[in-house]
Amino acid sequence: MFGKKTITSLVTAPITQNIALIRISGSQTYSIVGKIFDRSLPDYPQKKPQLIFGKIINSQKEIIDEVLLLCFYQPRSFTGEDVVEISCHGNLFIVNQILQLILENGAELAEKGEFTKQAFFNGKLNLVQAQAVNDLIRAPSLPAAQLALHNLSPETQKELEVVENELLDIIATIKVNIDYPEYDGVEYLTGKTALSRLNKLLEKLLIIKKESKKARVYQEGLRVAIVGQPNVGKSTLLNALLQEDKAIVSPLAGTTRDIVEARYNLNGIPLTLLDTAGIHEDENIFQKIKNKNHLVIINKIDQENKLQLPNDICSAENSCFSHKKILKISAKNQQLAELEAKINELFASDLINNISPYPYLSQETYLDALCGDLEVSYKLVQELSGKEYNEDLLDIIFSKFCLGK
Ligand SMILES: Nc1nc2c(ncn2[C@@H]2O[C@H](COP(=O)(O)OP(=O)(O)OP(=O)(O)O)[C@@H](O)[C@H]2O)c(=O)[nH]1
Ligand SMILES: [Mg+2]
Repeated sequence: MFGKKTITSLVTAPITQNIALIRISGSQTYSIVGKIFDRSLPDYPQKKPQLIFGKIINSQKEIIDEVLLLCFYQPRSFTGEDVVEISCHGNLFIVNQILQLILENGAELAEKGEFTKQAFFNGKLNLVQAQAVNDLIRAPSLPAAQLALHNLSPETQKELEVVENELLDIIATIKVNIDYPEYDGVEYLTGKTALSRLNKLLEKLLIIKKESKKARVYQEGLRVAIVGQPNVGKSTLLNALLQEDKAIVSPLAGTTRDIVEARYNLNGIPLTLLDTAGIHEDENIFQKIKNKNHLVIINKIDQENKLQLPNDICSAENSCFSHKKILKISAKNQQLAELEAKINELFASDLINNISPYPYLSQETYLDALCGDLEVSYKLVQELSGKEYNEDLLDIIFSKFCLGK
């Protein structure tokens, strides 16, 4: 059963470093630490966390290392259980000996994300916050880290609770209206009034959805392919953006054969840029990108008089391209500020602000049918806040964590 065992793990990376941190969590924490520490611990429990200097010793009283113990007492700890964090010297032989001692005295090695899982089961974190912990650790940029921190905050938690409580209130009101129509003490609810309340709720959910979409973009980034005819300067553009000679550039058409992939940080959004081999048929490209977020770049503008643009781009009636998505540049001269701004606007802001059309509730509805739907919605919102969950979902979320978290 969860919560019964005491778990331990190296929290810091398994490499040689100045200091390593080993965490123990569970009901046996203090009895284990008592057996491997050379000094007696403060009376159990303490109201505040305790910092204690001393030595880790084995059963023969041999000194393994000088360490600092940071002692937390349940429920005031990350996991909600008794937790001791041992700061020892970051030599892996020492780390392994200490871990071995802890295991011999009754702890088990923690699985990936198990400390956070414990925190979740003990009501210290909901699923959104648990996910945010992982996002924060892995955030590829400062804005991504800030978004993850935002998701960890009590304010975000409150937003979810408002939705949850309002849904519950609507469900309860509908039920009373249906079951006790003669009862005067409760608000009279029609399909119309219920829907107007639900639309307000939907607006809130859309904002939450938008925020989480934004967080995902910053967390996972976007894949952006540079496609076009041979020799138009795709590789030159990649290199200019990266400020590095990553892809081979030559005056001969057909230089790039395999896709060249590169990471590029666009104001905190991690882009994966893909330089591709030239494609001859423009029309195919245009058809393929039509429904994707795209930008049409006309390169070699320094030689504008020599440019022969395909009709598709020039024809005003072409529905594929709105004028705002066409940009003229010279990759060779590295005039890219406008391009970067455009990429930001189109791929980041657009994607973040552009929420797929949501089916707003507007038609006449029967209260009893609506009530069934709302109960399903309520369960889903509860899943989001971690009050309802299924094991598969938990496994998926926590398996993405690193060891020691
Ligand atoms: N004048 C001028 N020449 C450019 C510009 N950008 C690229 N070139 C030149 O165009 C030629 C082709 O550039 P590449 O970047 O290799 O073109 P590509 O689209 O990757 O070509 P493929 O890989 O063969 O499809 C090279 O000689 C570049 O120096 C530009 O903005 N102005
Ligand atoms: Mg190329």
